[in-house]
Amino acid sequence: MVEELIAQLRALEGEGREAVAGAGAAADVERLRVDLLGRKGRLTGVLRRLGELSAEEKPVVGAEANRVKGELSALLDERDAAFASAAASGGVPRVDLTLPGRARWRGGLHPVTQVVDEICEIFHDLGFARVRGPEVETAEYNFTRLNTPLDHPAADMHDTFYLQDGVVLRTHTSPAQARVMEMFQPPVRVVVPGVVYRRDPFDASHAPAFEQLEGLAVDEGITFADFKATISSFVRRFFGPGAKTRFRPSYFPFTEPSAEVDVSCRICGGTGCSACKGTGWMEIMGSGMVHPRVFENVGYDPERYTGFAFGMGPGRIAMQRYGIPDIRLLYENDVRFLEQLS
Ligand code: 2U9
Repeated sequence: MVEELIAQLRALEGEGREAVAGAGAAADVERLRVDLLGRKGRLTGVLRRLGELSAEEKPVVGAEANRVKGELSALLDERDAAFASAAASGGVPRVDLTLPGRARWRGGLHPVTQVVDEICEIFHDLGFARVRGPEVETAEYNFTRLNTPLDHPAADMHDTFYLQDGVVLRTHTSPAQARVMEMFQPPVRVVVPGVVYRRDPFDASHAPAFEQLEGLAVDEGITFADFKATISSFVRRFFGPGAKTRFRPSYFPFTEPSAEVDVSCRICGGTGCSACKGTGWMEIMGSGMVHPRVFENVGYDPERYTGFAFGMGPGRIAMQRYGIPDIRLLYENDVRFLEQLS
């Protein structure tokens, strides 16, 4: 008898579960509640037979009946709540399974970092190691060792932030190359990317802190021809096989002779347009053969060693490449702008 009633209760539980899961509307849930748990319902039908049991058997079946009642009533409540919340949102299910998935937001490298990495990779293939130096420098390394005494007219362009007497935020990465030369004997081939600081306004074409990338090669017998070949090869790889290179005489205190390097305009191909101000050329870097006095200052014999050096602004190159009209866009970190370039 006990077994028979317990089996009936379990069958009722199984059928009830299925029926509740299949309910298509709130009214079905209500009907099932009456049918399963109501005064004249199926559970009550089983409970009525408790009277036929002995005093020891009654609590066994009673406990099972309570468990099944609790289980079914929780399921009915849950279904009820689901229909009530669908009704609250206008009968429309709150999850629209037809919507396209939401793409995960992915970070990307800043365009200036991308340009720096690309340039370093090309020079890596040409045998240059990538090194970094301190951003807080002594005036001695930033100026004097690079043949730029502070009363030199060229020092005016490099006015910077003094942290304390004789200690500055570097105005170029060149002091790092001076430190490399003091640590290693030639042959030396390095590229040095990093942030530099100048007392400049923050306007469309200037920033008081910006990324620079310089390079240095020193060995016995390095000539201006090695320098031109290295730079021309870099330009063809970075700007494309059709890019032409032009060297224009210039002046820097740490190189002699010095040259500005231009590349044929990537927009018009050299015929002249608004991007190159009608010249057909875009200036990309300063450069030259390292001044013998710089070699003396770092303890290299200028009679034995020669070398070339160059410097560029990856921010400016990113502006030319992506047609960015204002340098501030690169340093404001507005993701709506940056995500267009990554
Ligand atoms: C040592 C000796 C020589 C590095 C050089 C330039 C020319 C140059 C500027 C271009 C735009 C920097 O980003 S920018 O403002 N750089 O024009 N830099 S030669 O010459 C060196 C460096 C280190 C020991």
